[in-house]
Amino acid sequence: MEYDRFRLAQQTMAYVLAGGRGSRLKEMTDIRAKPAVYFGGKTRIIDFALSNAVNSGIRRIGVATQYKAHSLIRHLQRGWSFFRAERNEGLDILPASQQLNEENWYKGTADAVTQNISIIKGYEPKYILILAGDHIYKQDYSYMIEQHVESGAKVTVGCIEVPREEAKGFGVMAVDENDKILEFVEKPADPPTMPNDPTRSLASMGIYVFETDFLCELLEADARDPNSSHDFGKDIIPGLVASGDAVAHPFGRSCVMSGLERKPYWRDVGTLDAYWQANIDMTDFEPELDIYATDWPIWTYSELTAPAKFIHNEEGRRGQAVSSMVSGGCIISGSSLYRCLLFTGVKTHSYSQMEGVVALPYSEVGRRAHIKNAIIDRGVKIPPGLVVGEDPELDAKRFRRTENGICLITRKMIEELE
Ligand code: ADQ
Ligand code: ADP
Repeated sequence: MEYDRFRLAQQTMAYVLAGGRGSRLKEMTDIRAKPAVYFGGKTRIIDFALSNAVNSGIRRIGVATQYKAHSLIRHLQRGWSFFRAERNEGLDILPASQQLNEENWYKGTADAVTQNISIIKGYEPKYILILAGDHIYKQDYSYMIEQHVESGAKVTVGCIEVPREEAKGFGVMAVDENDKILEFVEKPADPPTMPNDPTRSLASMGIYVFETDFLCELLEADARDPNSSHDFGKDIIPGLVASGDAVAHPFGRSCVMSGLERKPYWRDVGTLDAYWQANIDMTDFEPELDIYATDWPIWTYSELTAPAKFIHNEEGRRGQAVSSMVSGGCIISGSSLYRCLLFTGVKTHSYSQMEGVVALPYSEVGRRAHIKNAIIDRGVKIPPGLVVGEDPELDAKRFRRTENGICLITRKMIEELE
């Protein structure tokens, strides 16, 4: 039977889990949840999952928030309020604190859905698509919903091949030739590998399609189970795999590739190294992720800004940025930038030099500062003459320095410099 994918998407509610801290991003997530972290010059991480949902034809979205949600909620209110209630569209922000007291904040990811079952039922969606607000990728979810309906499975789990050593951080599965999931282990110490490739494993993307009625029954039973941790990856999915009711949807079948992309792109950006790398990769000649494509726009809240400005100073020192991306409102004055990604409103002053720098909105780099391989947090003012990226020991004392030599510089760290 042929299904109308657009119609299926219209009957689906996307439920985005956006409450996780993302603790491996260290001080980046001290003040904001991982989904609210800036990515790619203009957007935040959560914009990718939300844009995928909207571009796939889904018009009913719930976002479950929990940890440090202020920045995320403000972003959603400013950028994601274009839905029309009279067309039965809408985005609901579902903070944990609104439903129960502090001790009863969301326990696991399944609980984050259970707490809002009455709100979900009120919209009567036939299908529910559980998403994580944590990943960078472009996917047309309507193919996954279609597969779910065609196969008759109780759950369809989005999956992607990853290198075996990375698989330890994911749910890992084995599937048969009909995509049926035969085995599922959450965060295994010794991940099973692909049958034809011992270096790679099949990982869960943490995205799931269910029929709403079925999921609600399942979650109500799970809530009564004292032995459950109320988590999709730990409890719900393994249970459905054990009863033979789970099917896998390989990302490659619904991944959206635009002009520049050559292969499917999906990144967890869960560590500072991965975050820095994925941002800096955007400055490549042919980046693996194409954010210029107009066929699959990444919607966001964008401030009104003046155009980026490049100027030489009174002594004729040029302001220049090569192999770099510079957002609106930036002023590059008498400084040299190479392979840098500047978010809105960044200022760099004369004689400063930057290479491999991800500068978040409204940060500023003082005169004669030299910064290499760093992430500068929002609003940080780098003092004149500061050198980062030359003395690993000193950097590690002053900043958060990763094993790969990437430094995260926050406002607090600058205040604490003698
Ligand atoms: P994890 O990476 O451990 O595993 P998890 O911490 O369960 O992910 O968070 C999943 C999503 O839910 C994230 O977007 C997070 O922000 C959010 N979240 C976490 N706790 C929440 C809560 N209490 N309330 C609201 N939102 C919450 C999961 C799966 C693995 C899979 C990976 C893919 O369990 O099987 O491989 O995601 O990244
Ligand atoms: P530097 O330390 O590099 O000399 P300045 O802060 O003195 O940097 O700024 C250099 C130039 O940047 C200014 O002369 C001006 O042309 C431009 N500039 C600074 N602020 C603004 C602004 N708000 N709007 C437009 N241009 C600005």
